[in-house]
Parts: sequence; C-alpha cells; structure tokens
Amino acid sequence: MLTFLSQYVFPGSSTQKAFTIAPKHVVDVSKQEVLRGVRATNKDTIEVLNMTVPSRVGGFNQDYYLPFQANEPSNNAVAWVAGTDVEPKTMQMTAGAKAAKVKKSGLNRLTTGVKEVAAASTTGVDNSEELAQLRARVTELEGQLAVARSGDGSTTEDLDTMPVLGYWKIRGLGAPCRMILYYCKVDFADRLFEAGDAPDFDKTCWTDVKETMGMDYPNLPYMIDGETKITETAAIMMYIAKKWRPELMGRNAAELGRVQMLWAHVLKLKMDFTIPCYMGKSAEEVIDISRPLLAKLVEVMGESNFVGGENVTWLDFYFAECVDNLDKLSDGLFYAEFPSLQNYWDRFVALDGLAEAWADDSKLMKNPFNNKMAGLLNE
Ligand SMILES: N[C@@H](CCC(=O)N[C@@H](CS)C(=O)NCC(=O)O)C(=O)O
Repeated sequence: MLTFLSQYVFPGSSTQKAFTIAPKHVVDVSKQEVLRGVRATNKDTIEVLNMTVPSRVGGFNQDYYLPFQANEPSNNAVAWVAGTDVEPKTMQMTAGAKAAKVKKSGLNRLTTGVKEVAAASTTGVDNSEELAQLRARVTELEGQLAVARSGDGSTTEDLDTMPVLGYWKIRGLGAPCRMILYYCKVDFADRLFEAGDAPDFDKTCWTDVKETMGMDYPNLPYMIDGETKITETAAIMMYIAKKWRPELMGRNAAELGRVQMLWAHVLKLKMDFTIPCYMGKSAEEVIDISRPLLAKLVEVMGESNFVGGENVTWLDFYFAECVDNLDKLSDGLFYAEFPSLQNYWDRFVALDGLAEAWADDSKLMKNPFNNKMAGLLNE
C-alpha cells in the first residue's frame, strides 16, 4: 500500500513550512506505525504524522519492518578508496522495546529540565527578576510534563479552526472567556451583541438569531469552534483550556479536583454580587453580601499565587474578573480590606499573553461590567 505524501490529508489544512521523517527507532511498533513524519506549519505549530498499516492480528507485526540501515558504518575510508564495497549494516525492529525506550527518555528529559531549573531557582540566585523568570520556566516545563505524561504530547485537536465567541458588548461573562483565549494565544472572532438604550433595552440583535444557530442550549456567551457549539461560561472555558492549554485544567488529579471544588464557590460569589446589581440594590448592599464569600476565598487561597494553588488554571480567568469587578464596585474598599487580592490581580493581569491584550482596549474592554439595564457598573 502506498500513499503519496502530497495526497495525504493532514488534520486541518494549514500550509507547512517544513517536513521531515523521524528516525526509524521512534515509531510505535505496537500500533503498527511504520513511519513517523513531523511538519512545521504556518501557524507556528508542530504536527506529528503517524503512518500506520492496519493489521488484523494487532500488536507487533515483524513482517511490516524490513531491516533498515544501522547507525554504525560497515566500511572505512581506506577500504572504500581502495575499491572495496561493503553492504551497509542493518538493524531490525523488535517488539516494542525501542519505541518504549525513546518515549521514556523524552519524559526523562522534561523531568530533568524541571528539576534542574527548580534547583537553580532555590540555590544561590538572589536576583529576583532572574528568579521570577526561572519560576515561570518551571511552571512552563511542568505544564509540558503534565501534557506529555497524559499522552505522547501530540494533539489530535484541529488547531486550524477560527473559533467565534458570542456575547454582549460588555465584560460580564464574556470577559473571562476573552481573557483565557488571549492567554492561550488563540486567534478568535469576538462577536459582540449590543442591547438598545433605556427604556426598552432592545435585545433583538440576539433574540432574532438565538434559535437559528443550531445550539442545544442557546445562550450568551456561546462558542462555535468548527463543529462544536457550546454555551455555559465554565464549559466554554474548560473547552478552551482542554484544547489549547490542557495544563489549565489542573496539572494533576488533586489540582483538578481543587479547582472544580473552588469553582462552585466562585460561581456563588459571582451570582451573589451580579444579580443584585440588576435588582436595584445599592453598592453598599452588594458589598455586604459579597464580603463573607470573598473573605472565605481569600482565606482558602492563603499565600498561593493563584486561586487553585501555585499554578494558573482556567478558574483564575473567572475569579480574577470577579476580583476586578468587586474592586470597582467597592471603589477600592476590598483591596484595602484584602491586600492579597490586589497582588493577585496584578500578578494575573501580567501573565504572558494576557498582559498584551489587557493593554489594548479594543481586545479587552475595561467597561462596562454590566449591561445597560443594570443599576450598577452599567457604563
Ligand atoms: N449559566 C449561564 C448564564 C448565561 C446568561 O445568563 N447569559 C445572559 C447574559 S449574562 C444572557 O443574556 N443570555 C442570553 C439569553 O438568555 O438568551 C452561563 O454561565 O453562561
């Protein structure tokens, strides 16, 4: 069976800048992989192409693997110049051993990288900027390690789509989605719906299309990404995390569980301070409602850098939006009461990818938090 590479349909359809065939010993013989290619695309992604031959019996098929050229020379220069031709030395694939060994060494390299950088950051470095860079590198390597451990590090997602986020032209529930998209450096279309002015607050720009878009539970925000159409803010955020930066889901089971637990309480906080803004309550009343919930979250976070611990997760994009919202609602009172929250926000908004978008009002608007029909933070 022969497939010309030029006819092979790659996942997505991006143009490639480079293509190479990996050394034979990396193929996974247990999956009847006979050739592995790697291509660099014009989207700055690397895609792995696994060429496999179907098998009825499964497992290692010796007859799929002809002997191949070995890494050691079979001749030497003097003999070759003297006219002696020698057949090249060959190697033979065996059941699983090679592929397994290579995969493990890739993980080992990452693990070693994490340990080395971690060690450097705790011994003898007193330059705080350098320390911050080393810590960021540790976080990045740990993220890669978590992904590598959960599979072979390659993704089966279609990364050539242009997702569309739909939401009102306000921060509201759209801001956390926009922020996580910018952080993940996803090229997306931000579809904004604008309600009319008082007294009618005309919403027909949305209601006219709401039931026509093929969504199971039409709502705002929504995300349409290729064939995928989802609503519910947390579902959208987890979708983005899982697809573009899986470590944002939590780097291990403990982190994932903690983030999901905290999500319930952050959601309660969000609802408890947002609904009263639309119900005619005063800022003082909303502050009093929010205070105990916020105080408990601050206590639970303790000295952590982020809401779920030392690593940024998808929930930070939701919680940080609440923090900035409550700062504006309380006119700085909450930052005075809970100074660690201001540090948290400053740390969050300086994250790589997010900082650039935050500096650009056309990407991340600063106002309004709430829609026009709300009594507070509506302009
Ligand atoms: N539980 C939903 C709530 C969504 C929601 O209430 N969306 C409001 C704006 S914040 C809306 O106007 N939805 C449009 C609609 O109900 O048709 C979520 O978290 O996404």
